[in-house]
Amino acid sequence: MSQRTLVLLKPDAVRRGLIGEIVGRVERKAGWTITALELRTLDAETLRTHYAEHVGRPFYEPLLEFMASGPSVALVVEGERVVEGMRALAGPTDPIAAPPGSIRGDFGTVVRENLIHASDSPESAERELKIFFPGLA
Ligand code: 3AN
Repeated sequence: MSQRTLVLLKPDAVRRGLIGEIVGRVERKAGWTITALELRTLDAETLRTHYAEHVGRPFYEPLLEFMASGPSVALVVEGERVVEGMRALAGPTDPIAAPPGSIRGDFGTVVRENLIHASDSPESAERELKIFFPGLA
């Protein structure tokens, strides 16, 4: 079941020099392909659309501020069960609870600065891909 998903390497991952480490893990999954990749500082409008489900939560404004604090890397990844698979590679939201071996489990300690975003369902993926890569078919 080939799918596509949106992945963001957040500003903490870029600042800490972890682009290669994280992209390498994605590349090493057999059969998955990176079909778009761009380094960019995300603007407020993009972030408000992307995180619309979190409006009103106490962490919403600090999250937006953090996400705009430096460049991120946006990727489109395609392949077999890639939505579920990228969430597994990333690990749970809280990096302390995330198992070693996952990206968050290996590199994170703070919930807000948890290194990576990966769409949580095929429907979210299609919505988010339109936000970050509007030119995509
Ligand atoms: P995930 O990225 O694991 O799907 P979401 O969608 O619940 O997690 O949260 C989006 C982002 O909001 C997280 N990646 C994290 O940066 C931030 N976040 C979520 N919950 C909290 C929290 N309780 N405190 C601070 N930041 C949070």
